[in-house]
Amino acid sequence: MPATKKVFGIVLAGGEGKRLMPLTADRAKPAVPFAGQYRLIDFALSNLINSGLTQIVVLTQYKSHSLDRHVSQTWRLSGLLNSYVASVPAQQRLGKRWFSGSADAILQSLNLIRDEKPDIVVVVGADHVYRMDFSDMIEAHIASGKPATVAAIRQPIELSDQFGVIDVQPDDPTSIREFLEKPINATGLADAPHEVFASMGNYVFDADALIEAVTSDGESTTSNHDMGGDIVPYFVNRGQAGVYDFKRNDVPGSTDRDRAYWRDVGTIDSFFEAHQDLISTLPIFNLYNADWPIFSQQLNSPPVKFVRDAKGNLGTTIDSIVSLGSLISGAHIERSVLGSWSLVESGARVSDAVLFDRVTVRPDAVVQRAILDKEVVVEAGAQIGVDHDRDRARGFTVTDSGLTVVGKGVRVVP
Ligand code: ADQ
Repeated sequence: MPATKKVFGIVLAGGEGKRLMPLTADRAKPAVPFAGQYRLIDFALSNLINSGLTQIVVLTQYKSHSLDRHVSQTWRLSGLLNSYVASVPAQQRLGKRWFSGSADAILQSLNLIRDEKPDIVVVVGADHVYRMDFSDMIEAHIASGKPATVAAIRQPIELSDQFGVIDVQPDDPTSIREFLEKPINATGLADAPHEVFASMGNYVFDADALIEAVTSDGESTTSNHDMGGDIVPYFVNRGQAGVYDFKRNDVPGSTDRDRAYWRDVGTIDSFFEAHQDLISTLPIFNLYNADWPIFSQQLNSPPVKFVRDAKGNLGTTIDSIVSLGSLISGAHIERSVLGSWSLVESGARVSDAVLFDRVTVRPDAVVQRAILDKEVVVEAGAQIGVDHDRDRARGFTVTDSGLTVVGKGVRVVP
């Protein structure tokens, strides 16, 4: 981190995450559990902390209770040197209205920036899985001399309607010529026609320029008050936006396989695939990189226990992650991620599945290609993910790719 610059971090955590329903029926998207023991927001916060930021606010709004609780219980920095991660709910500081968009969230929270008087503000989203060294991006930002820098990564062109798409100056690839938020028809890159250069929703700003931009946007009655839709174009139109190519990213402990890994987990399918990325023998996202730890809540839970069932039948667990407090008794588990306090009983089969906390799978039940939210109970002999018509008839979500999602606390009977 440049020693002479004071840096302030803002995590935008107020999005609804409609495309992750029913997992976001009851919680904000950044609070959605991931990889057994984490919440999505832990990735953004771990990256900021590992990059050396010590003053970070998390702006929340939508169904923020479990998110607020997680941030306040887990992310307690020492009070020394005025270090903090603070969860800040929408406060209606500019009248009786909630945040209308991500830029409005910053506008309504300007007092936080004015109190700290930083030189630089790092603004990040809260729902991506990745490791990123923001100190390198901040150095590139300062070196560019531009007041705004957008982090970007190449993505398949068919996903361009989900991202801000960046076109760089032909004579200066670090400078943005055009920025289109979620275009329907994007043009591919000259050297890779099937790819676009996509904004990662992570930005570095000179603090005074950010204040100026969100303040002038706040006066607009036509703006959606959105970072990608309005604030980035504000800087691009003035020729003042630079781009940071995530390809440069090289956090300590990364390998050729997982360097510059980044997943937007905005849909059920991408959420599921990101879990699959964790569990192979040579994972493309390595949770076990202790040089750039992903921090989360420390559970006061016993170790995982694998036992034969009462009749002495063996089980198998392979290519899987099983979180603390779990008990697996004579069951078969494959290519799955189990949350804390999972209980899987005799003869049950769990494959290609993601289980949140405290899920119970009773004897001889089958769970395949499925995501089970917290406290789901699959009763003895019941099946999930085997007959999709039946899954739909029972009110479960089934995606086009054939993943079944069961909402929180549901009891599934045969
Ligand atoms: P999206 O993620 O679709 O695209 P948005 O829904 O605004 O944009 O969410 C961005 C972040 O802001 C998320 O972390 C969300 O939780 C948060 N957020 C949204 N509304 C908020 C509000 N009212 N208050 C507080 N926080 C809020 C963005 C960019 C694209 C970029 C993709 C990358 O706009 O240009 O390509 O991220 O995934």
